[in-house]
Amino acid sequence: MTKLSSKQLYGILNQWDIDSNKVNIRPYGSGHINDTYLINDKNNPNSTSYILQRVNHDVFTEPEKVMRNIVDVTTFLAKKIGAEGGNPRRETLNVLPTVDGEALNIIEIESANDEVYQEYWRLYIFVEDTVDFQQSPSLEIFAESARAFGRFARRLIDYPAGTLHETIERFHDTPKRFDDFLIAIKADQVARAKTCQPEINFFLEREQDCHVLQDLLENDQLPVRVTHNDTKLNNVLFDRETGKGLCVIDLDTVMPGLLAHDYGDSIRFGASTALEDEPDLTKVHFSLELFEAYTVAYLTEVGPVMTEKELETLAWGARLMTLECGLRFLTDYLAGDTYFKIERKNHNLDRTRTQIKLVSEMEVNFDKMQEIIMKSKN
Ligand code: ADP
Ligand code: GN1
Ligand code: MG
Repeated sequence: MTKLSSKQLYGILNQWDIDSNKVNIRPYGSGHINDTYLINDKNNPNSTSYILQRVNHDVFTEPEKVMRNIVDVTTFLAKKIGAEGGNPRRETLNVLPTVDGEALNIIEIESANDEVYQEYWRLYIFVEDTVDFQQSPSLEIFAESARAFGRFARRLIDYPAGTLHETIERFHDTPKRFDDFLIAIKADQVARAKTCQPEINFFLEREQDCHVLQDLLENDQLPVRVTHNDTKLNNVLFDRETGKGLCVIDLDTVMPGLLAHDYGDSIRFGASTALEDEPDLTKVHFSLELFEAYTVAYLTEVGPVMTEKELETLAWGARLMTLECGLRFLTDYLAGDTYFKIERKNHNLDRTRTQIKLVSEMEVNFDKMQEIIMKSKN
């Protein structure tokens, strides 16, 4: 997507009746997919700030469906949070409709070669006085994120999953991700396969693993739940003062799915001792301590509603979400970095390598992971 001029960017705000002369807009956050901006009042620090986002239309081909899901789910969550005595303005995302009452501001842009295309913008209330983390700073913070994601799952347990749109088809269908990987190797679009043969082999050797959860799902052995599907630590906002997990954000991929995927993606990202893109692999380890802290806290929230089979598959969730994410990073590296935002050469390859390291250590510790899960249930 092209970068908008400052004039175009400020112009977008007219659709929300925000006086563009009175605010500052600056890029914000570190997501890999959408473009995020923070909107502040220039003169009044006490007035409401906003998060303005351009939805990545290449990734989310039907942004209206994304917003339908988000509006419906956040409205549902807000009611539950209110009934529990919480503050819905801080504990869930709040979509601000445009002056026409729409959840999306769709604008037409003329590209350099005179083609017209559409961009999809949305506005959320900025949740003030929060912090977020790119890596687990402590056992307690990681456990707090588990409580936040656990509450999210629990509050949505009676939401009819079948009414949600599938915003990205077969998003966590790991065998499908494996097939996409094979296609990328074959195409070798930018002649990079020769630069990552050991990494390619790592995934080729694990094709069978990719099927474990998908087979159970297809054989109706696991319940389909309302899931978030992108449960990274940095998709939770923490209260700056109390350190409590406050608000689950980044709801684009809320869809029907497996709890093992949500649990697993959190472990993938947060039970690592390093950043997701750490180039120095000696710093990257799968921490059983972090794993246990998350598991105990998550199961306190969600354990009571889980089936025995769901519980038994959690450890696979962690292993497979890490394997799948590594596969996706390597597929994107092979395709020429078209999906995930990159900030440096070989960024996707660095990300792939951290995931490989984590999968390897999870494989070694798999029995211990299972034990911790079973022990934490009670
Ligand atoms: P992406 O899909 O690109 O990851 P996110 O929706 O996660 O985008 O937003 C990117 C970052 O913006 C988050 O990590 C968080 O720091 C910040 N952010 C997003 N929404 C809000 C909000 N409503 N209030 C405060 N910060 C937010
Ligand atoms: C992307 O948008 P963001 O940065 O929260 C990706 C996730 C990956 C993650 C890896 C829609 O998440 O699936 O796990 O990067 N989101 C999408 O960091 O593909
Ligand atoms: Mg995010």
